[in-house]
Amino acid sequence: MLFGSQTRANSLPPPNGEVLLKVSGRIENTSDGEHAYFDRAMLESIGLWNVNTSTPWSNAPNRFEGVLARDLLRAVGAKGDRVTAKALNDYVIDIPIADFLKYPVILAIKKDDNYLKIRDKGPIQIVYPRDSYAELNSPRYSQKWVWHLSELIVK
Ligand SMILES: Nc1nc2c(c(=O)[nH]1)N[C@H]1C(S)=C(S)[C@@H](COP(=O)(O)O)O[C@H]1N2
Ligand SMILES: [Mo]
Repeated sequence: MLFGSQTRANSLPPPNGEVLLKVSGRIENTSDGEHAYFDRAMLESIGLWNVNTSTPWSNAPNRFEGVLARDLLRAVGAKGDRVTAKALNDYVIDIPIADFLKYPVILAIKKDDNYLKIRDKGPIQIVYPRDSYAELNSPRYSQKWVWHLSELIVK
């Protein structure tokens, strides 16, 4: 069990705003017994983290701000060893949860102080701190920088 403290199903508060992220699969804490829904305020209430990094699309560093993936998984009581990440444009990729435990990977909602819009690869983008860990600057990781992230399924 990766996020060991949860032992029973718990309810998350219902989202008031537009749902930006849906989480399902092997999770203990849900909004409706099956899925955990997050609006922007709920994501921000988990706590925000900054990552300053270049990206697969830009050598100039940007300051991304978002929820640590490991904190989000702890908030839903995730039990698995990987997540299937899905995007609004139907992009799908599996990501090992080990990545999130080893590195401060974030689900970014802001870039350089502005909320990410769909036209900026938002509203949520997975960002790896590749300027801080040389091994992350590789195509193997670039494919896990999911933009337009909309759904995580814990497996
Ligand atoms: N939503 C979404 N995210 C995505 C992709 C995509 O097609 N859709 N492509 C991935 C891949 S394979 C890479 S290498 C990086 C960079 O993609 P690009 O080179 O097509 O811009 O984004 C990743 N994130
Ligand atoms: Mo790619």
